[in-house]
Amino acid sequence: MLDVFSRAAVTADASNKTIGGGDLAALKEYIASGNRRLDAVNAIASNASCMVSDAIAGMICENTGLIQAGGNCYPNRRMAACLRDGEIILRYVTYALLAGDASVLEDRCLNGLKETYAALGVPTTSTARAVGIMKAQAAAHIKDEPSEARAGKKLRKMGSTVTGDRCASLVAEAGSYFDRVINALS
Ligand SMILES: CCC1=C(C)/C(=C/C2=NC(=C\c3[nH]c(/C=C4\NC(=O)[C@H](C)[C@H]4CC)c(C)c3CCC(=O)O)/C(CCC(=O)O)=C2C)NC1=O
Repeated sequence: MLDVFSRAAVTADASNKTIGGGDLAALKEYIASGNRRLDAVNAIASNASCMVSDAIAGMICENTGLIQAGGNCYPNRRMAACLRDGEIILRYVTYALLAGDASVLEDRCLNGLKETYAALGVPTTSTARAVGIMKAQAAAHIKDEPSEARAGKKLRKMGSTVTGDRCASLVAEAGSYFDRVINALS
């Protein structure tokens, strides 16, 4: 498991180089935007249970066969396993966002997941859909712009001082981790 700092050292070492100016500039940016990054992690982590239940519910609304006999969210034991998997995936995305590096997500969550799902008959397109919904929710929460239309009474704002487009790089980075999950399953 690596973070931006250990990644810089490992990458430089692999080519017998010292850590250069460009690498240091990237690390400096990571440090300078540290509070924003922590806010982004907090925005996801604090809304995680709502995000997961909403994403799984959305996935099922679009494909109700999942909760009928023969569907992979039937019976309740499988529904619970699915919700738990949504939580696991979201948790590892927050770790990657904190570290600024995807290795924790790749090594501890995605490694072998496609094969496990194939063995258990868990439909990966449905999982990818739930992950895609969580990606959209995460973007809204990092920007602190959850939509009234979608959140309804559950609308919750973090009160972040840096919002909207000023969070674009963190939104994009978080999005890239969700994309890794989707790519690992397809
Ligand atoms: C730390 C990392 C980690 C991951 C990622 C993980 C995933 C994981 N999900 C599993 C099962 C499962 N995963 C699902 C998930 C779903 N079914 C659907 O229809 C949906 C599309 C989807 C939810 C989005 C289900 C239903 C099972 C149980 C399948 C079964 O037992 O038949 C299993 C098999 C063992 C078990 O049931 O607990 C593993 C290992 N476990 C871990 O320790």
